[in-house]
Amino acid sequence: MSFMTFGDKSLDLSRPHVMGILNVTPDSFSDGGSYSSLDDALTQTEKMILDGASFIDVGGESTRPGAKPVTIEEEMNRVLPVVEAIKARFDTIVSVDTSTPSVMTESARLGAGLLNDVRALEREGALQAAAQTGLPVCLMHMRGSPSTMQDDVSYDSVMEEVTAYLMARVAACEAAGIDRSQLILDPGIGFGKSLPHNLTLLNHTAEFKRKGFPLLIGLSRKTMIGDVLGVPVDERLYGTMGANAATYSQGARLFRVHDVKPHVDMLELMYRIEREV
Ligand code: 9MG
Repeated sequence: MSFMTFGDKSLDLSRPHVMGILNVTPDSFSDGGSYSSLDDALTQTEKMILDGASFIDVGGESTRPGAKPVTIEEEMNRVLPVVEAIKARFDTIVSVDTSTPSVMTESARLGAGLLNDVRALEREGALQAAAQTGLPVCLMHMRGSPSTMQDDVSYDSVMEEVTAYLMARVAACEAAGIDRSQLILDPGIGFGKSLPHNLTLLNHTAEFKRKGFPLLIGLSRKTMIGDVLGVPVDERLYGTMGANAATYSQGARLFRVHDVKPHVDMLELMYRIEREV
């Protein structure tokens, strides 16, 4: 067993865990605007917890391709009341999808248990803010920013470049005082990558796993699923599950998804088959 502590809860990361997506943005990728009121956000949170989510990932800045940046004040206004309300009502781990140092600091104060940063703590002050919270951090690879990331999608070797980037961010975290035992890695499916790049990263998940960190995969309903299957966003569940299953088999244990219950059931079966118990 290998435990990691997320605020007031510890999880065994030899088991699979599902992170339910709670976008509190008016323009999110595939569920845009659904949870922009506090009541809606709490209703969706309760459903995801009952369905078996270990984490609720609250994000106030859309990361879909071409998304416009949000001001710090707007992000704080979107995220913090939701973090506070979830922690007041539910016994769950709140993950905060943010790159903004003040959102990290305030979310931690309100009880968040994980910082999920698609910019891998590259924003000015983020390393220091994250270190001060003492919380685990998910470091994700992205080429460029959400508004530009699909402009340049060429790599000599996507595996080597993504791995080198993530290892460099691990080193930066350690230099800032964040212990490597607090880090989770994520190859950033769909973030500045073409379909072949995404497929290569998914097919080589085991190589990331050999670096010795827990792995988080986020590909729920993404364009790459639609590109492979030729289906719209609301018909990507089966493709999402197949791709997530492929990475579970290679050692990924954390899955950021919209559809919690199908993934909890699928991953429980995969885990039990692997253990034969
Ligand atoms: C916020 N967000 C959107 N997609 C994501 C992904 O693939 N990984 C992580 N860690 N966060 C994501």
